Formats: sequence, C-alpha cells, structure tokens
Amino acid sequence: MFNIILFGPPGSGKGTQSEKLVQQYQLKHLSTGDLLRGEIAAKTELGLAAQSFINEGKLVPNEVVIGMISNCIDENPTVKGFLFDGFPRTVAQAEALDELLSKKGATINTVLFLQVNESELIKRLIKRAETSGRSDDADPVVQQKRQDVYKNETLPVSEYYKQFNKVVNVEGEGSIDDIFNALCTEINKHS
Ligand code: B4P
Repeated sequence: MFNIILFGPPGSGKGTQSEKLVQQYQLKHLSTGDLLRGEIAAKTELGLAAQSFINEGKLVPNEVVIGMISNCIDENPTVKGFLFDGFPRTVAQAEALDELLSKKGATINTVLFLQVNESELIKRLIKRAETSGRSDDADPVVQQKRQDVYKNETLPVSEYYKQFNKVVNVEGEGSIDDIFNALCTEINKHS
C-alpha cells in the first residue's frame, strides 16, 4: 500500500489538491471534513454530535473521527493506498492511524505539508464562504478560531511525523496546477 497524508492549515488547499491527486495515483480519498459533512447532511447521530463542534471552529472529538476512519479503512481492503485529507489533526489521531495501518502491515509513506501564509488562508476562506454554504466558513470569529486550533492542536502532528523523517514541505501558494505538479514531483520520489 502507498499512503499519503496531505497536511496543512484550514484553507491550504487540501481538498482541492486531493481531488486531483487521487485521480493521478488511483488512491482512495479519505477526507474527514467531507465524511463529517455527509453525516451532518444525513442527520445521523454522529452528524448531530459533530455539528456543534464544526460550527464553533473546534475539532470533533478524537474517538468519533478515529472510529470513522477505522471503518473506512476496513471497508476498502483492496485499494492501492489512501490519501488522508484533513486527518490526522491531533497527535492522538496520528498515533491511532499508525496503529490502524500497522494492523494491515502498512504505514504512512509521506506527509506532504502545504505551506500557505495566514493572510492568504483567511482571504481564501472568505472567498469560499461566498459559495460553499458551509456554516464554519461564514463567520470571521469561527475562521480565526480554526486557525488557532490548527496552531495549538494540529501543527504538533507535523512534529510527530518529522521524527520519522516523513514530512516534506510543499509551496501551497501559486496556481492550483503548479502546486499539483510540485506535489506529484514529491510523490514520485517516494513511489
Ligand atoms: P475540512 O473539511 O478538512 O476543511 P478545511 O481544512 O477548511 O479546507 P482545505 O484545506 O481542504 O481547503 P480547500 O481545498 O477547500 O475541515 C472542516 C472542519 O471539520 C474542521 O474545522 C473540523 O471542525 C472538522 N474536522 C475535519 N477533520 C477533522 C479531524 N480529523 N478531527 C477533528 N475534526 C475534524 O481550499 C480552501 C479554498 O481555497 C477553496 O475555496 C479553494 O477553491 C481555494 N484554493 C485552493 N487552492 C488555491 C490556490 N492555489 N490559490 C487560490 N485559492 C485556492
């Protein structure tokens, strides 16, 4: 299996680039953001529990997200590999993911870290709010909260993977195609 984590702050383009990467490399796309929004739309118990956290710009509790990812890994036993998008977002999630993959004799091959300035991130999310209909995009206070949560809870995930020399920084500003090409160059070095 070949497994990639696409890492970066909210608005760094993880979702945008993931769609292109999974086509290029025939990987299974696992976006916890998309999975959670699907649960909310379907009004499931999990979705109802997750909604208030998302609306406030907070992270959904680890056990909820880890359970969701565990199910998805089990439901896709024959894939070439996974592209994890927006997961892991805490060190506890990263440790849990390592354990889930090791049960399958697999590991994370590389962590691609999109580098984008905070002012550019806020600009992109304000723009996305015009069309996304996402409750967590519209409010500037929630957007700032998401950036703060990222710094406090998610950035340490990059330190976790750095100890295994798995992190590669990739320029995340510029055209979508240029960023995609830079990501492909790094993936090709590892595959
Ligand atoms: P996510 O759905 O993961 O969303 P995101 O981080 O906001 O966005 P992403 O980085 O994918 O940016 P995008 O491509 O859309 O999370 C939403 C919420 O769900 C979280 O806040 C949290 O509450 C919860 N959650 C999710 N995963 C969780 C987990 N593991 N644990 C706990 N809670 C979790 O790009 C942003 C915008 O920029 C788009 O409009 C795009 O068109 C634009 N853009 C992209 N690339 C660009 C470029 N190169 N130039 C200009 N604009 C660009």
